[in-house]
Amino acid sequence: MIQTKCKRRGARRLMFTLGMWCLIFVAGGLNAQAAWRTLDKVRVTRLTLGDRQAFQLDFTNGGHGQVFFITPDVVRVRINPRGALGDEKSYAVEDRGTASQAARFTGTDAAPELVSSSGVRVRINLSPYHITIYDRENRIVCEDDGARPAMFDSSTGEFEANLKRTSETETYYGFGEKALPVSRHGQRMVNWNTDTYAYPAGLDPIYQTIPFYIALDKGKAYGLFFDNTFRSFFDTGKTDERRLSFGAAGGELNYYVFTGGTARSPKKVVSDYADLTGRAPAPPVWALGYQQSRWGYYPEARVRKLAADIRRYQVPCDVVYLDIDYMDGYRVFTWDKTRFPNPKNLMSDLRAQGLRTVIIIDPGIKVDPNYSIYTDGKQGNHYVKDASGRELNMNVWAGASAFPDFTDPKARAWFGSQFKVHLDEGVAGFWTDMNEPATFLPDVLDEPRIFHHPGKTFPLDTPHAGDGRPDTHRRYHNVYGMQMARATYEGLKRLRPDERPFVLTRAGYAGVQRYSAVWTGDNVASWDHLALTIPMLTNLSVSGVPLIGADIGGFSGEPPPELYTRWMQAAALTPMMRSHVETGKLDREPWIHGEPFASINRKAIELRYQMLPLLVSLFEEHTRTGAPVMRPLWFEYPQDSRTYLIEDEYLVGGDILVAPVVRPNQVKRRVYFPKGAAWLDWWTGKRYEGGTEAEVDAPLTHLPLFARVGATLPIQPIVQHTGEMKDSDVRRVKVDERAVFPLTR
Ligand code: MIG
Repeated sequence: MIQTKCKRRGARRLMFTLGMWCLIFVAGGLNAQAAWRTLDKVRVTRLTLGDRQAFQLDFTNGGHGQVFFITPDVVRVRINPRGALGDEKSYAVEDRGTASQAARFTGTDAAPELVSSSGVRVRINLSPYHITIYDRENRIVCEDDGARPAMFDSSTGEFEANLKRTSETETYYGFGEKALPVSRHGQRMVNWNTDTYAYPAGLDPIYQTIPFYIALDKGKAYGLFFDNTFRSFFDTGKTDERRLSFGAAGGELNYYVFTGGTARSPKKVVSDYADLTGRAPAPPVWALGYQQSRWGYYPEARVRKLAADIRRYQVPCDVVYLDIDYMDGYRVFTWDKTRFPNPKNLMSDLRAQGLRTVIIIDPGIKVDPNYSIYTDGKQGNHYVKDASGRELNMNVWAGASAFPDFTDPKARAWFGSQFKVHLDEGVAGFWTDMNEPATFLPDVLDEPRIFHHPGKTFPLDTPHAGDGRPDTHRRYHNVYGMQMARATYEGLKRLRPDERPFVLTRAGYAGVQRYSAVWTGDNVASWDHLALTIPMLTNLSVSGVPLIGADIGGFSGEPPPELYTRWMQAAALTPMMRSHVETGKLDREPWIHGEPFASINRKAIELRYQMLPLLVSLFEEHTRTGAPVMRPLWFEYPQDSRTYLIEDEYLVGGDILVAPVVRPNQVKRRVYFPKGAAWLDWWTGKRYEGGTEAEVDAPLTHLPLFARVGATLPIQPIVQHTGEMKDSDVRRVKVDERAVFPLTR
């Protein structure tokens, strides 16, 4: 009896204990953490397909991969941690990028190697699994961290890879558009295109996703492009100072390593990246002139007055922008006929004064049965549908709106064809806004309106066509804006094959430069934001996008006169120069603060027009070599580590050094002159040796500016707009000991 009881009690206890373990086990299984696994055991097969060699990787957990060269200096790694490799589709890569290159197999069974014709070597270490890439001098370019292999989560699709950092002083640049310091070491950055009105410095992410970086350590560079459109991240030593990790919320671990050629130079890295993702076509010359914008230029009479003022104040200018107020109730491809009764007349009169008109275009199309664009798009089945198959309608400026699925080639072609009417009216260029995509939160929302509120874009489960690879917004969110810019660019190209399109986009993905210029969105009228323009623009620039600018004066708020003037000067030689301001604020025109500011601002713009032949030639250079127009100092001087952290100077091409004042009440500033060149003060001809720092005069009237000794600069006399430029007026000035470059009218 007793024994039995005991036995029974024992059995009950055992049952209880087992039950508890089961519970713990189940709970553990539900915990996402528990599903993370490593990519650790690999079988490597040497593949030769025709004359191309590659490694095929088969992981014991079911993952598969390939490693090969796409050029002798660029390695591609593709791994699907959960199964077979998917198709080759990439929105970033121009077709030729995915081809593999002949290479030679070497190494051992435990560490097979592939060597390119230029001597770059990839080694796959089997145990523990990790990849190492060596340059031709046998130095490690980059290496997986064998102690922390790539991880993935089979239930959520998330994964991360870990590289060893070369050193704790390695610096990182690029990453597209980030409101972060010039080197992005020690950061954790996210890529998820977001409408972030009045973003403070440090806010991340903002509008663009370009998952490409350049690492620099003791003069040696490499680049890495992680071609994955899902929400992704880079951790450059923030979580672990010895490690750089990156990953995404889905898709493949698909990346390219740019080894930088023999010199391991940033220039070669960026040019190879441009070969892969495309170069920007040369912009129309007028787009390099000064551009005048504001939110609120209406009605027609006001625009005419603006044009008259521009010429009366003799402020050189080529472009006037019209913001959303020109439309009829925010319906894209329409005009408010009360405000603009005859847009064609207006634009031809502006044109006669040397002014082009650029207008804003939003992706949202007002739901309105009496609006033919809406009904036409609906009939053509061009709009995004929600997960249940109904047309996705979300609120934007026009109220409830439908959205073309820009990942559908038919929708792109349809949208692109809508530009015909505007082109016929005389519109010169298009500014594609709100394409993160951005949507409005409901007025009554019992939640904080945080920058990254998930309700500010499409629901993640929204289906997209994906150019034949249907998937949800999770995969295509980050390319929506770029594909809107593409629809616009390709539409313009079809309609006006002989003209250079001008498109300016707020959101984008790697490769956006093939279609569009980029501006840095809704910045702020503060000194901090002025200072931020240099790290933001130089990094965007080396991320492959040459035609870029920030709203002069800061979109949000009102700059004091001194700030606006300093901003004009700082922006005078950035690739794009545009003043813009939000609605309800003082006009952002160069003469608005009266004298002495008006004359000083004019002088800054005149300087730009004098330099236009140089800017034009740099854009031509970009189309040949992929080199950016605006350059950080380290890009030209990677051997000079004192350039690595410079936040307040930039180069225009290789020959002009700009050192704007970005702090209030300064009449002098310190300038570092990079080693390996000597520099002449643009205004006085005073010579500065490279590798030195000097305090230079910087009165409010002057942009501190220097020219490289030995350079030849194409410059011209001042004109009022690019239509007045004459090739015969261009002077090629040799920068020698005596050169001074006074402004001439
Ligand atoms: O919700 O069109 O960044 O440049 O003036 C704001 C109005 C929409 C945001 C753009 C800004 C533009 C504004 N737009």
